[in-house]
Amino acid sequence: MTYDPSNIFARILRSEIPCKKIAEDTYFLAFHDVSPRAPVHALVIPKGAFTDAHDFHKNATSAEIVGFYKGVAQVVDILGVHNSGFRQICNCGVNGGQEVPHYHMHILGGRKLGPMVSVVSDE
Ligand code: DGP
Repeated sequence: MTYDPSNIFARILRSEIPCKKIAEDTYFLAFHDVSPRAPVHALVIPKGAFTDAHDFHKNATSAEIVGFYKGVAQVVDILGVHNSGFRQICNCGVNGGQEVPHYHMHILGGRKLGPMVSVVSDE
């Protein structure tokens, strides 16, 4: 998939659209999800142009990867969900249910989150 620079998170990175910022540095920006699915629902995105988790893991530099994941840990600390527990989710592609084509990590917590995935029968 080719990176689309008009996607909503690219526009947030360029400050064309506002967000409720949690933290930011050279490698990442973290902000609250506009449609929270739990009492705590944050998104962490890399500053670079990566379409999804696979693109990021294959093509980002080591510094970008370390910077991003250290940022995820920083955000978990800021949100205060480490002791109570939380879930990190990266939806990837069509079957993964990804809506925004800029790599992002969801951090959810603040309540028990239930099963990892819903069970859907094909029959
Ligand atoms: P995903 O399905 O994994 O691509 O999740 C995309 C998430 O992005 C979804 O939970 C809603 C959130 N989102 C979409 N547009 C905006 C926006 O303009 N601002 C913020 N803060 N979140 C958004």
